[in-house]
Amino acid sequence: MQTRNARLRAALDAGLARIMAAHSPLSATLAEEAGFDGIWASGFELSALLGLPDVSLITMTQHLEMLRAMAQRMNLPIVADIDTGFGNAVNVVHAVRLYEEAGASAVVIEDKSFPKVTSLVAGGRQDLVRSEEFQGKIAAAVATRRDPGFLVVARTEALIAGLGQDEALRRAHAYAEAGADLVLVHSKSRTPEEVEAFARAWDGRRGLVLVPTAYPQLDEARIRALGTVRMVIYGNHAIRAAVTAMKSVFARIAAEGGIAGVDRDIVTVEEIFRLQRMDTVKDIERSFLR
Ligand code: SPV
Ligand code: MG
Repeated sequence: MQTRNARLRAALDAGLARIMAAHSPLSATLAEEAGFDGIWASGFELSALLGLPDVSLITMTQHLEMLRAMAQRMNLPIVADIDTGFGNAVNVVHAVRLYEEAGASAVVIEDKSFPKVTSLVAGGRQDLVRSEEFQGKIAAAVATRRDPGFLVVARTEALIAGLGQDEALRRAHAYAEAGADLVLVHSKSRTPEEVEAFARAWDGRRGLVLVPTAYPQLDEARIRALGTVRMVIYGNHAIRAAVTAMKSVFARIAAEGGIAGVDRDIVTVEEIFRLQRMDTVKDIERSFLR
């Protein structure tokens, strides 16, 4: 079987890797069954799962533990959202060692200062580190990885910080020069034109990564038409789907005074048994319980 790193590389080479957010082994398994090419181990999703804002509150250990649990449960490559890299280049070296060992196939490091504020919130404080400092963090990640197939993705938040396209392009070029395999450009514009303009102005020396949460009109056909985008990350759709479903079912049970009404609209307990691999317990019992 192909390694996860090779699987991710194959998906990129095929044109556009489609990466779905997950916050648990269960959501990662559902993304795998739905046919995605990889998992986005999202800091936003894990923060939300823990009832916390995505402002550098969850620890590297918490995130690593979840990533490890996902890697143990399913076979897709995992793109790890390591935020700012937990500090400076020293912290990045430590983080890359641990994430590669935990089973990640890529890390995405963003050029914000630690502690960061989530990107899409209105009026969020968006402070960036100097471009040279971030180049050092990217170079540190590249120098640390053991497998050259483990990808280092540089994420620029220049558009999120309102610094404009020239600065975003300048930073993206600097990060590519520092050795990034791919460049993620994030935007909170409500329409795709800002990142489309960036992609058209980009020289293509590295593939781009987009996270079209704020501009959902940018579908895969339109992304492919840009030519330079190699990866699309559906950044928070696992947690939003879960919240949508729980809100609706909980409200119905509360309003209807019982569970009979929702019973046919939610998955069966047997489906949860399947996702838990309850069948393997039966096999083990048959073989070994004496
Ligand atoms: C995440 O999913 O944690 C991300 C994407 O980094 S965003 O929340 O849009 O910044
Ligand atoms: Mg994040």
